[in-house]
Amino acid sequence: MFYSKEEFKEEFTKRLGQDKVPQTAYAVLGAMMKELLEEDWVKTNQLYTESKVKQLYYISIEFLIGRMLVQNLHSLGIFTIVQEGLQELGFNLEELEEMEPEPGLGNGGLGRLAACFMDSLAALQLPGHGCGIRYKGGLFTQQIENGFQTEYPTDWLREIEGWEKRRDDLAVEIPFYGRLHPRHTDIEWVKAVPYDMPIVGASGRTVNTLRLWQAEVSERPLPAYKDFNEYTLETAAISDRLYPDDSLVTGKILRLKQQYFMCSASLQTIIKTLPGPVHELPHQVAIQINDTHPAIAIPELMRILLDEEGLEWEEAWNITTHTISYTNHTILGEAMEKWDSHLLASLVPRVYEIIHEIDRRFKEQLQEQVLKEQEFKKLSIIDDGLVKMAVLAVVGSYKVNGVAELHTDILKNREMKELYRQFPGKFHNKTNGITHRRWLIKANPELTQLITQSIGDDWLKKPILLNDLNKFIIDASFQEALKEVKRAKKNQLIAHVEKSWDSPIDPLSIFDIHIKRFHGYKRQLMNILHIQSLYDRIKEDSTYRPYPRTFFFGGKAAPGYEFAKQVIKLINVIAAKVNQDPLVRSHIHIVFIENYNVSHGERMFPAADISEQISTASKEASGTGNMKFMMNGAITLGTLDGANVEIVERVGKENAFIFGLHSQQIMLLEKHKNYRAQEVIEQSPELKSLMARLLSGELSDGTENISFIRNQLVDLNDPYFVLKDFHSYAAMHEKVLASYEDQGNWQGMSVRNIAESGIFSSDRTIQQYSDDVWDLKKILNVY
Ligand code: Z2T
Repeated sequence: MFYSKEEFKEEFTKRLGQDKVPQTAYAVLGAMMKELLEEDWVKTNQLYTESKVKQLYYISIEFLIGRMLVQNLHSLGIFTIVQEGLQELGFNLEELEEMEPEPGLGNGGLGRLAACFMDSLAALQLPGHGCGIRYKGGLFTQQIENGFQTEYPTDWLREIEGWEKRRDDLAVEIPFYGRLHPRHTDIEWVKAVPYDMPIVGASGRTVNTLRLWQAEVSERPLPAYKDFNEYTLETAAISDRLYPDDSLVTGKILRLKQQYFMCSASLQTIIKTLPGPVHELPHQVAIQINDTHPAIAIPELMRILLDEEGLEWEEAWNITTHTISYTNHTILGEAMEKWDSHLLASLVPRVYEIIHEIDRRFKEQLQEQVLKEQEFKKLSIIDDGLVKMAVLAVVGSYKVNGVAELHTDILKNREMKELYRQFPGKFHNKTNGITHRRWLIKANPELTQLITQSIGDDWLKKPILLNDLNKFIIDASFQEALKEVKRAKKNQLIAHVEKSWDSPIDPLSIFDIHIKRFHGYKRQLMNILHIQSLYDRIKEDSTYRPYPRTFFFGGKAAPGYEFAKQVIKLINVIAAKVNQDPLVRSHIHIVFIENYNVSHGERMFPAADISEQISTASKEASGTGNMKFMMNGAITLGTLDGANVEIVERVGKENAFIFGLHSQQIMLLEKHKNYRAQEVIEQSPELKSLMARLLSGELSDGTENISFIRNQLVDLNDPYFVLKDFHSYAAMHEKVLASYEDQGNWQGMSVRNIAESGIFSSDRTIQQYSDDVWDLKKILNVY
């Protein structure tokens, strides 16, 4: 269609016609791109079908893809000609990009990881697809009103320019409810209609598919007792909204419906389109379940094999347990899915029957061993009237992985110790990664250019080659150029933020950034309490006049998570006080970024000097923001948790700011219950005064309520060790300030971090999954 700037301009102008407003330009550009990738998409699918290669299906309740327009321009290798062409025609690509709504089909790390994996699979030319839900409403839009988080629904489907294709021909029917005996009758069928989105591989012709299912009313007859209006409403609800929980479970029946809907639709399609006999499934298909949300795929695949394909139990189980593998993303108790047996038995009776049988057979097998009662309990799928989805996921998978080395070790040695003893060969680690295409090439073209000027462009396809940057650590002119890039990215962020933030941001200040979901274990509370202590010190000590710092916060709290919402309010109250104080505000400044999402992230990671990764050691499974910061040259200020451990191993302790208790120490304190927050407070005059003022309401603006913060720090004995780690955190901040004064050394640290970040590309992660778990073959779409 077009291969040069001139061809692009001609075609674009022709299609645009007389209507030269940006809205039309945006729509025309989108339509042109869809046509451009359509042929490659069709061919890729044909190739997969005809060659009968093994294909991966990655089932996930979330896919936090960001905006697609510019990313796809990069992937198609036409970014520059389109950008310049538009410019010459009087349009600005950045302005057009801003018109694209961001599909917020995920909460945070887990959903964003799935999106990075999709990108890497296509870039590596591997046959791998995503299966999920086409939520009408993505994650809520956050507004800060009077310092409080308020939530507004976002219906992205109303706005999207359709990067998707509805496939009525591929709709399937999902069975809910009914009674089993003498045969399954009175079923309430729900129709699942797929919407396919193209996942465009970088500079190749591979276009994989992200298939998102939408729930609609079935044409099949409804059981006599069921009211049609009620049924219609219940059906629409299934793909209406994403649950806003990150590392939390609500346990609502609608969530279970979503999970079964997504798994059944995906599996029915996989089995229907299988090129060979069903017993060859493990050679033709790999299914990865992203946490336990899709764990119901295990009994659902059994159901299809037993009831629809007519296999015997043994064979069906053998096939299932060689097809499905499971990734665990957390050890937090509040995030562990346990479904009430009665709920399952009523909603999906046959599936529950199968779960019961899986549990019975597994327990029968366990009878041959001598096990303590506690051990047996830990190994039970059904326990106390609850179905423990993580146990089901381990028993029904051929591989189980954690998402960073430390996390996998904790799974093996503590959380899943008993299961690990039963299935030692199943467990393995796959440290998370991020796509350098979005988080470096797209988000930071300035840095991309500097790197390419310095080491050539091979790293674009092999990010591990960023390692070549190590030779520039003490190169003064490289350092200067890197500093220039950082300054430019800070100014761009400021230009974007200042529209909505009322106090001016100093581009020469240190940008210290804490962006992620709000959660107790992520310890935004420790950060803001430390900032309050800096404020106090500046007020009290006329000799303490630290180098200017801007502290950025961004993130959403689950709407029902009161503690997290109170922390957001506390940050905004302290921000208002700090930012209007003439003495203090030239030293410290606080910015809360409203409605933090992927697009904001793309602007913030490149502008950061300091990456706040301060979770309570052992609680953050991996973290992926830590990798995005590192790749953009920010230095980690963090605990030895999740993938931080591996980042520090790579860059060396001298190129990161590490503080706080280690995971072993935390786990010991938890086990022996011998931490006393009150004692820590008593021993520190600084903490004593800080806590006294916090608890007396002195830091409050009169509208805020800190009852949940109080409850956590006092009554619950500070479960995330905020007070315990406070002083070592504060000391490390002082070290940051001292280090920043030596700019030569600082820039060197920054170079080192970029140079070592290649290993954290999701291309590496995906290649490892493919080698160790999925066994995919690279397949070239040439024609
Ligand atoms: C989530 O984002 C994560 C874990 C969850 O456990 C659920 C959600 Cl929605 C059920 C995060 C982890 O907290 C984070 O450490 C990790 O980097 C990310 O998943 C991707 O693995």
